[in-house]
Amino acid sequence: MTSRTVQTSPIEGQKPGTSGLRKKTAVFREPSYLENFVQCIFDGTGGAAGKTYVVGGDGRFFNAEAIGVIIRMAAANGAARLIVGQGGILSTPAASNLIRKYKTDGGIILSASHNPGGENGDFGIKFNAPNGGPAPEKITDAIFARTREITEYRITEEEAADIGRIGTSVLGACRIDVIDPVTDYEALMQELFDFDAIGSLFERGFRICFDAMHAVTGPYATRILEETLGAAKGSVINAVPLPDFGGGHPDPNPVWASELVVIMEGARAPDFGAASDGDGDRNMIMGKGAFVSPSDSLALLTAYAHLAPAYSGKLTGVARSMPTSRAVDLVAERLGIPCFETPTGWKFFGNLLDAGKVTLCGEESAGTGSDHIREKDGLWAALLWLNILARDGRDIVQLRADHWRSFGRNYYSRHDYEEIPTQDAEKLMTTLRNRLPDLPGTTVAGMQITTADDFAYRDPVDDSLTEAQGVRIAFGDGSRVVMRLSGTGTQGATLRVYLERFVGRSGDHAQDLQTALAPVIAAAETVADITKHTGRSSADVIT
Ligand code: G16
Repeated sequence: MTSRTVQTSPIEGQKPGTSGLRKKTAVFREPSYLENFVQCIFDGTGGAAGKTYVVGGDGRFFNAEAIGVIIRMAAANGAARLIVGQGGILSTPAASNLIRKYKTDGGIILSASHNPGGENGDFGIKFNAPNGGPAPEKITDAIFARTREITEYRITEEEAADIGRIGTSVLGACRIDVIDPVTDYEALMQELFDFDAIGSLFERGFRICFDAMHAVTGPYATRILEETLGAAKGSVINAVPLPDFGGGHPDPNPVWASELVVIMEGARAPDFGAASDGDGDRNMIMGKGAFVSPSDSLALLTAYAHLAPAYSGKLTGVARSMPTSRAVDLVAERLGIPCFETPTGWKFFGNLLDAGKVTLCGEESAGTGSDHIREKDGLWAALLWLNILARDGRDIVQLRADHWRSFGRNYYSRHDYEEIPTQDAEKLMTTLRNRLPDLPGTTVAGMQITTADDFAYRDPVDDSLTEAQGVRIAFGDGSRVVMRLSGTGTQGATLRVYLERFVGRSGDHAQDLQTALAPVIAAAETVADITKHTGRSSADVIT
């Protein structure tokens, strides 16, 4: 093997965001862009010499080429072994599992998650630590620091063997194992869930529709749901991963997964619907004609997790990201387990999971997961739901209605204002932040503000402090508005406005969502002058 050292210089803007480095695909294809960042991953984590990494991605455009480069760079940097998904395919949860199962030194995952793919779409890369989770900020900070001082990267002259075929090859002293992407993940799911109960549900004629959105979960869902568990052939739709996700936006919410919504609202709707995103870590859950919000899903899964073998009597605690609704807090309180509130970003759950402080965690942004890995897991969420439905007997809509009667309903919605000029978005947030001390006690749009702050998180495990994680405004009637800027966009800024209103146990749980939230929406507009700052009279995406 011949490796060469290539002179390079720092490239601006390689700071990882909420989940790794995400940019337009064209940016990643610029000379040295990918190579610089990969070298900085190695340099920022103590070098690659003698290490083992998992490498894979969601199959989007440029995935295979990028993996080719990473293999050559890992070999040139002295890595001992790489575990690569066949064809470069690994869902994010499957990669997390492999990192943990084979006790590797981490993994490099190629994905821009739910962002559209293709030549004109988005691309991304992130490093996951040996615990299988997204690198914590001290590691991403070290990687970013390297991007500002890099002078050279190393790469082999030779190409690696074809990653389309399962088997072992070598590139110099580096062993490359190309493995089936599904096998280890399926074995893990089998350990967690009552496959017999789910299988007999299908035998009794229970029908499902799983929308893989032409993204990475297709092969996983087809193998597990159809081939192993016996769901009818064709239950998994859009099952073949495509480099541009079929031109779609692989974000499982009612706007982008509209094909599933139409099926689930149709006259012959299946009993259960689910979708997952580009890299398979997000999920969307539906019953007949009913979308289950991610926040409600987390609350319900927590309430009924004991019906799955892995979680029966084992819930130590639960965590949610700060903007996620407080529905799960009520469940945790009744179960007598702690509920932690963390900043947005799955990486913040890692310490709590590692320390055994929480078993389940979730986010409003369609992420739910548990201590089985250190990423959120879309197909896992669907399987836990199926396990619960198989053991409980009620349908999903009834189960949710009963839950609201027992706990009350947290009406919840997110309004996104996308691609706002960055300085306008920052001005909105700064103006709002400056007003925070004066807000408590005032009334906006008829709503009385009780507290207002900028969320800061002190990690109870390592005592690290993360500040400025989003503005929280609470009102006298228990409603809440949260505002923050997205950390995953690639163009301009996205303002996320999270709206929540609690209606108690005996209240009306059947109101139209946006109507129920109208007073909170009006208060958010007034307190932050959204129209004035963004120039938009309504949100671009409402979920
Ligand atoms: C990532 C993070 C999540 C976060 C989401 C949205 O998800 O892992 O924790 O909730 O981004 O972040 P933001 O509101 O900053 O855009 P994914 O699925 O994109 O990796």
